[in-house]
Amino acid sequence: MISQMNPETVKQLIVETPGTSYNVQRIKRKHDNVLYLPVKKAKIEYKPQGLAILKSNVVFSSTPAGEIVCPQALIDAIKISGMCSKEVFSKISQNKRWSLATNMLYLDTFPDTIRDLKDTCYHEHFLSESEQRHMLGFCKGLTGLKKVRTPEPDGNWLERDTMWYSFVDVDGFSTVYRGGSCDYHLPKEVKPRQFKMDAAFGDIVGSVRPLLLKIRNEFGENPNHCVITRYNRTYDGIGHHTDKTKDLVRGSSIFVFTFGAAKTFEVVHDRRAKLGNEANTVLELEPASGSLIHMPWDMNQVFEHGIKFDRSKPLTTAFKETREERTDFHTESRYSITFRTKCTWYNPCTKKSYIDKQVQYSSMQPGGAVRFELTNKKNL
Ligand SMILES: O=C(O)CCC(=O)C(=O)O
Repeated sequence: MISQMNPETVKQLIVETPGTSYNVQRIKRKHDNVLYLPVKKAKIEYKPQGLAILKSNVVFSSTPAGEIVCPQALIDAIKISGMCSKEVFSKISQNKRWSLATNMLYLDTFPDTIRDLKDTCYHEHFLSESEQRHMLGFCKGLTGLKKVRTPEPDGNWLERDTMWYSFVDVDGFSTVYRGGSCDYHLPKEVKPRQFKMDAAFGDIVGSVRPLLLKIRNEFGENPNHCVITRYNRTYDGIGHHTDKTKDLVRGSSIFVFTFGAAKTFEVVHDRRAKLGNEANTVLELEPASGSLIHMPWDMNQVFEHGIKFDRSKPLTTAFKETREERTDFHTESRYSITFRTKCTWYNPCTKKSYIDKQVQYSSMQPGGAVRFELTNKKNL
């Protein structure tokens, strides 16, 4: 269902005072390419996305090529190493995804990242007991998750049940989730077949608002997209991956709440490093019900994550023929509610796309991040 939010709902959504916000101040230096440095400000700098932004008459344009959002020390290390933009990003230069070389340089620059990761990203008691219970009840009541699964167009089965909720603004633009596995470029115009949405964020915002308020207060971010997933079979899970960066506000975080049963959340090294199984693991967590995993921008660049499959699925024809009727693989459900801040908006009626130029400065490192435009020459 693609619905436009009514003005009342929009009004209720308006968030007056993000706890922390950042302003970017133009600072030109003589000998390097630092164009912007973030300055922490108490003042509110932007309205929540989609509410006051008029998109219809704005010409489509993308985010700058060669721009990186990362801790300053990584930029310094890039300069010392003499890497150019092509080497910093993966394969194609029109890309927000970092290369393996950048990820290795990151871990050299911040050698305590892995040791500190659990403390940095895992918030076990992020919600109170009553909030946790309330949200679990909400998840259990979501009829949209009770699906008969069917194979994906490529013949593979996604072993989990998922609902995609896009924020829909007053102009009819929705935040964009694109299917497909390999798309990390700069945001581009959305093709109608790419746009994936089950329901409007507005349908659930009343229920998830306490989570959004807590995110805003603790991390200063205002997510505008939500994915709710149920894992209710022993063979359910999600393979190791990084979230596609293309449609994310650069520098923004991914917020994963857990409700219900425990499943293992794995963080592993970048697969391009081709490490063996043993060396690959960075962190394994069994997120508690009511907990939050906060994945800042650099965590999603440097590492991959996934939900462990507790057992593999039988390969027999008998299983394939009966799999959706049988309950012998069913187990207590784990639900996750994942919030993201999308920069790409799409109007399915007019087929127009819009890119929000907002930047966030999230990082695994305590000093946060800055924004820097790399050139294709050595960035000395
Ligand atoms: O369900 C989770 O905890 C993780 C979900 C996830 O990795 C994803 O949606 O990309």
